[in-house]
Amino acid sequence: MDWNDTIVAIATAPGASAIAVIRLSGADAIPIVNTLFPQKDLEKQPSHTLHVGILQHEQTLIDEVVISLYQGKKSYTGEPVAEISCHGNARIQQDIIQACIAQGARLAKPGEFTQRAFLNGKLDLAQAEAVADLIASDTEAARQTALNQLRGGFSKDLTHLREQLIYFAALIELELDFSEEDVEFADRTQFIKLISELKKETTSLLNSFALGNVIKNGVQVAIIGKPNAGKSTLLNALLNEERAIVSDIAGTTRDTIEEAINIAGILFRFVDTAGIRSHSSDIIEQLGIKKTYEKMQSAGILLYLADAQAENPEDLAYALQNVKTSGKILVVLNKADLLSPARLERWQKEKTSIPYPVLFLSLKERKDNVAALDELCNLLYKQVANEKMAPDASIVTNARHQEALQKMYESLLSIEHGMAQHLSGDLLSPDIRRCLHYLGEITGEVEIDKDILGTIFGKFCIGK
Ligand SMILES: Nc1nc2c(ncn2[C@@H]2O[C@H](COP(=O)(O)OP(=O)(O)O)[C@@H](O)[C@H]2O)c(=O)[nH]1
Ligand SMILES: [Mg+2]
Repeated sequence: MDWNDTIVAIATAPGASAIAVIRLSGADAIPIVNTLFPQKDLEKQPSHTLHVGILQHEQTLIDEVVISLYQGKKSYTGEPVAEISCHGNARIQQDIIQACIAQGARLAKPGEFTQRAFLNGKLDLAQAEAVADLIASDTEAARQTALNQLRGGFSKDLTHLREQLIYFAALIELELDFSEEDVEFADRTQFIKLISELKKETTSLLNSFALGNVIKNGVQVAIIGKPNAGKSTLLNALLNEERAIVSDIAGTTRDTIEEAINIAGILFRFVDTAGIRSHSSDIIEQLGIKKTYEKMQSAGILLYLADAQAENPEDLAYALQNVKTSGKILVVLNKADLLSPARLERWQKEKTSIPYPVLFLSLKERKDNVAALDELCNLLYKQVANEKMAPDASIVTNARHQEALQKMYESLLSIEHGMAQHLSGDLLSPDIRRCLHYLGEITGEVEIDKDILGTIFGKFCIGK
């Protein structure tokens, strides 16, 4: 890819709108727009100024626009930028893009503006990734975590770790120059202490990923249970609308229905399933049951619903033993309104043998059940976030970061192991270097593979 040319792209969403923004970045950004703007010489205008006028190309008037100028390096990308705010009409936007291309610009690739910002040192790699996360965020928690990362909070924590390690790496490598004299510049006791601190901080970042992942991607909750347990009724109650068809005919829900609900900032993606029964002559229902098993395995949380009146504790315990899932399980005993006192007592006694949280619910009368549904939502929330989220805490939301931290942790273990065996500096040094490398991979302080950069920025929208 050529980084010296000038790129152009529409930065706003496609379709009709009040205003659309077309962005150019590169050495010729301002000269190119200048050729389309006869009113004044834009190249002579100061940075950070706005200019109204008619844009025209080869005697054809295109639109009345406002041009924003960013001269020199004082721009998002760290190179000259011109932004054309035109009327949000598809034809106008295309004509402007074509005129810019005719004057020497080329169409930008997805994320290329941000990639240039990274290459020009305006953002580090973790910050650049946060830009995409911010655009994709659909809850407040996701937005806050992305903003914290964009503002450099996460990078600062990593730089702090890295600086401490660089200091020791330098001392240890100095020892190599004096190897005949058998000196130790780096205080080993302090170094052991540092490594153990670094391990602790890395562990806490690694542990934050489970939360970070659900903040960013939400968590899937599969509603499982026998037909007629009330699964679709539960989905409707959570959504507060009649989304799924409810009937007392077993096998009513055949396909899976997915709807997301925001609980305290985390997106829970509920999946209403066909439910489980071993004998169904209906081919479509059989397919639904197969899908139910797939959802059971992949979901983050299983909401196992049982009809408290019709089902027995022993059968439920047996069914739960056979559930194959990597997710967490919550058990809901529904239709509590139908329970006779004797059955209620029996459930109360025997629910202790169920190794998961158990909740009684009656979905018959929704308005009487606000408290019970709240309790269920609380319980769901607690499965993914056991403490309140601190707004400025560093939370790992990115699988690439998680992987680098994991490798960094492994090299910390090797260093620690080497120290315990009193290895000399020259033998410790490669592990320290490796550790620094993985840390640097996250923020892009070390050279990053072209393909990896391509993957990161390829996920961006065009024009960002
Ligand atoms: N009495 C009572 N009936 C319920 C309750 N929840 C659901 N039902 C009824 O049980 C039947 C089956 O419900 P549905 O949600 O379709 O079950 P699904 O097959 O698990 O999706 C419907 O007639 C519901 O109205 C409840 O808490 N109490
Ligand atoms: Mg159903």
